[in-house]
Amino acid sequence: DDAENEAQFQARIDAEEFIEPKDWMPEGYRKTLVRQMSQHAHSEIVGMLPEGNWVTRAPTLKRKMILVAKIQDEAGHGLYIYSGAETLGTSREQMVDDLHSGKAKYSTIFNYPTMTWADVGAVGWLVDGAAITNQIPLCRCSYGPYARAMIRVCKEESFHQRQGYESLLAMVKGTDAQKKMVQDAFDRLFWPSLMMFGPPDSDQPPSQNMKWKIKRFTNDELRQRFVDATIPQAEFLGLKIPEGVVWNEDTNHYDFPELDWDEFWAVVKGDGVCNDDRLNSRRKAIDEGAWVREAAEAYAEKQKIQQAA
Ligand code: FAQ
Repeated sequence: DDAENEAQFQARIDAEEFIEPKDWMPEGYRKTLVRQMSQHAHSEIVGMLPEGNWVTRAPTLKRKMILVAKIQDEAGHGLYIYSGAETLGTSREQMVDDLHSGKAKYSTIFNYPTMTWADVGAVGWLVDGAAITNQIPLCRCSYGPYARAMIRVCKEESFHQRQGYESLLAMVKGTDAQKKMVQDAFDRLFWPSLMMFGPPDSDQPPSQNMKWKIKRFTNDELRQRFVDATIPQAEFLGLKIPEGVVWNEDTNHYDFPELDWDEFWAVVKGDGVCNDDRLNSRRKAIDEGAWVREAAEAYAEKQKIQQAA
């Protein structure tokens, strides 16, 4: 019965075994994973849009090639994670419908605009940096397909993070205008990147996700880890550190001010600067690509009939 199944399931989790698609799992575990994995996949796909905005305006051929490769990697991550989520019994079509109807979420960060070329570097440095901090522990997530997908994804995100940082390093060695542009990108994107880790622990009931080992660390723990890693990198770039971010000798961590959680929830609920624009772009892409999918299906059907004949 269910109580016995649940006890056995938890014992496997506690013994650090992976749960695989055909194994028994509580409905809540399945539901939480579909929610988180689909949200993650949507983030990868919607995350292509702010960067796509700069492909035609990248400053050099080399930068353009790197940017295109990075965006293509994000598409790969999205498809990879959708496939992983499908092993839980929800189709990709359903997940995409839920995104387009506004039922499913994607990371708040992608509802902020990329206004200058420095923003593109800052996305690599800060957004991919935050993503890795969050995703390295997901390589040990209890659900096998998600954990395994994260290994490759993290390797690629790590390259993305470095290329973003390197492009900013080049800019801070440039003209005053370039330096100013980097500072401005940092000032605008630093706080939203901290919001990627989700609401503060104080808002949360003790997490079932932690008990199931979907999450290994709390939102605040990972956020702190990211701040501690990022501030020295910002200093190396010669950037002015935001007010209120100070090293604390006693805790051996950076203190930082409370984030603007009203802004966070407004963006989650769809009221960010770019929410409408992002969703409209995704809907348009799906609508305009319908004929390609239909043609591919018709072709596959024709091949099947020919092979059977
Ligand atoms: N945005 O109870 P918690 C990238 C929601 S980009 C929107 O703490 P949980 C690559 C949350 O879903 C990053 N919604 O929830 C890239 C929940 O909603 P519910 C993609 C948020 O799940 C880089 C509610 O608030 N990575 O990788 C956000 O335990 C550059 C309560 O929150 C992932 O998605 C948010 N920031 O922890 C691409 C990581 N935060 O239950 C292009 C996977 C929270 O009401 C360019 N996800 N919510 O429906 C996770 O690790 C977790 O879901 C957390 C949230 C940590 C985000």
